[in-house]
Amino acid sequence: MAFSLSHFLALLLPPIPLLLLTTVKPHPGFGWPESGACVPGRSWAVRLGASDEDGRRLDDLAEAVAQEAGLQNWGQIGQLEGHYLFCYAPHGQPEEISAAAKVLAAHPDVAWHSQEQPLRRAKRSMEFNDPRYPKQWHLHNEVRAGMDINVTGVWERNVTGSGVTVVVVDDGIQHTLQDIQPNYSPEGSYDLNSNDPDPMPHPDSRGDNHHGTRCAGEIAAAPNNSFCAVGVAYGSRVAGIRVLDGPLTDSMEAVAFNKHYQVNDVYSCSWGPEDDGRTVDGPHPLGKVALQHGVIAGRRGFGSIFVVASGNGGQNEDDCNYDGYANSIYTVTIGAVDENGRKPFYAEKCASMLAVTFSSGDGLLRSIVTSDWSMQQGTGCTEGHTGTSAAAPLAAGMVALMLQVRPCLTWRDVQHIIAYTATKYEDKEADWMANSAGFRHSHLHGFGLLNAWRLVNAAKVWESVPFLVSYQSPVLREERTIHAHPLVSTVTWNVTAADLLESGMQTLEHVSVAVTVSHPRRGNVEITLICPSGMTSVIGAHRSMDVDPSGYNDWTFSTVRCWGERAEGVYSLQLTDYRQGALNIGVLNQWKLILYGSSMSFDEVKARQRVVEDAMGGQYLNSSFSLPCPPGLDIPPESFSPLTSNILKSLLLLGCLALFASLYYMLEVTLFHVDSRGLCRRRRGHSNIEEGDELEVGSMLAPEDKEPIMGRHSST
Ligand SMILES: [Ca+2]
Ligand SMILES: [Ca+2]
Ligand SMILES: [Ca+2]
Ligand SMILES: [Ca+2]
Repeated sequence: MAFSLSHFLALLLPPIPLLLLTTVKPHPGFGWPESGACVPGRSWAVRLGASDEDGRRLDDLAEAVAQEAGLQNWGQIGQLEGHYLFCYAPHGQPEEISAAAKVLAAHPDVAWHSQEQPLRRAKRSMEFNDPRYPKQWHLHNEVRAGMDINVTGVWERNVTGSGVTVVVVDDGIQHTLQDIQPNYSPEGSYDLNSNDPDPMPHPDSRGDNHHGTRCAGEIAAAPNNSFCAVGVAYGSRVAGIRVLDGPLTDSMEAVAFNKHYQVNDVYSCSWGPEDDGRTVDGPHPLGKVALQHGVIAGRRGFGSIFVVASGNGGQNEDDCNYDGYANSIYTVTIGAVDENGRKPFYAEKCASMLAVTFSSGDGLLRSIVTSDWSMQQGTGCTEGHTGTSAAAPLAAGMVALMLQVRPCLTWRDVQHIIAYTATKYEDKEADWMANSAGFRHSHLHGFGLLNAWRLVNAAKVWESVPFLVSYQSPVLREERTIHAHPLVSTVTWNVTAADLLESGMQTLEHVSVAVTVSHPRRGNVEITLICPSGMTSVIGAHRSMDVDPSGYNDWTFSTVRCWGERAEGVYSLQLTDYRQGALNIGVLNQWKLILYGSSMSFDEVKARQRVVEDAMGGQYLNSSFSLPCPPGLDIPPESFSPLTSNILKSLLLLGCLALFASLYYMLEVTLFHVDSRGLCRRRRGHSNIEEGDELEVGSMLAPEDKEPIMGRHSST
């Protein structure tokens, strides 16, 4: 006789019925679950000592046995043949219950029975004693399904950011706070406002230096300390760089971007130029160089991850492509959506937006619950963290989760994985557009919502992309009048296969266009880039409040919307002038096209998409599977600090080109099994990144105003 399922199960008993308690089928005729009707202590799992082959239907036998014991038969337990759940009536007395047990014990057809008791099973990591955790909807949204970052399953698998350090570049962090202290990293911290190692915020008359502490709590607030909240990456360490509490200069910014860059893995920057709808500004020369140096030499050469907020100028028609931090290819540009997944009034849109995550919304929609400082009126906890300021640290925390499972992800791998995994959803306003590589992007939402589960599972199986290559067109002098809307002025540039041969570029990442436009009211101009596939990007949005008469002087606009597409083909730039009256004549003086990408073929892009989707079941996260990681470069922990800013400037100006060239060369050789086609050859139209415009060091420093990015209706 074959070894039947029931024999096999009998060997495993008694644990199985207990484990499967929750899979009991509802018994027809009994309401299920009737409150109090069949609860532990009143229920028995029973295995009958007969089988269907004995000539009696097991269901009938079970019914008879249950009646003899004075119990109700609730039917077969799950898929376990011969196993039934019996229950005592809702209001039975203890002595009646024990009598039933005696009947079962003595019954000849009962092979085994067990009175069920509640099992002590904690929902792993899901239950915290932190009093505000239940209100952290962005982590677990019970009201609006799917409107959270989908992180709890990652935590259950012990992915909490362990081994990763995130630094909050802001107005300081109160690291003595209960929720911050356990994960605080003094090694990654610094105070550039007071020039000391301690980034403790200074209370000021406006009481608003709580910003960095709130961001730090979102990332790494300690769990299960009966205090406030839980961070996205509560196993990570969090550092603070205090830089926003005072005048900020280009050199301070440059120091901040590379501070302790072998300790700090992720830089969370919730600030930027003014969001007034008429500013065009970004990192100045040293800041630019520092960003580039960070991605080349930070994290032992894998590259610092710079996460920046897209800005809060939505109500001013601001667009993050006028923000050079967002626009930079070196940054992960993160926008905000509200609890409904809609763009809140303050959020900005742009073609270089990589993805969005949650923050505050209009009206009654909830804000972000996080740690707060306890200085001044602070309680150490807030339910009112708002704006794209609150979104960027959530993204930084999610990157920390990715880096735990795959520490050798490069700065570009992180951007790729976001593009491959961000989730789309129904939103009439979003205007999702699919590019020819199958990536869907919205100027409002980037590639979609960051999803921690998808990010981490993709990270686990992600092999580093080939090294970065770029292509630059010559400067294209046009001197062409810009037509009035709805007419457009179009200029084109054809990138041929021969143009791409030396760099080996096949598919695109960022596409940038440096534009010089003369216009007496530049906000009237709208600039659209069309990639060879036909994918359109509004790289320069029309901004009615920008009345600046100086036009754009070689401003670099970027888009991520052509990600993964073939690089070869004709690129078009279309300009139109939303002028009132006939007098505002604008001119496109010149432009230059810059493509960034790699030798990854179009087919490889599609293959990676499949690999990523195949990993979404969590099977690689569950197993001991791991891809090999190269060790990284041995880079001195701090190549700039503690130099003075003057020495820093000189060093950067004089030495950076050589330094970067050598570092990047090393990086390519060491990490990416260099393909010699892309190296050491320079000619018009072809370059690796160290030669690009990004390194042009032009006008010198001016103190800049950098505003923390917060919602207008911030509670404090
Ligand atoms: Ca200090
Ligand atoms: Ca806590
Ligand atoms: Ca802005
Ligand atoms: Ca960016």
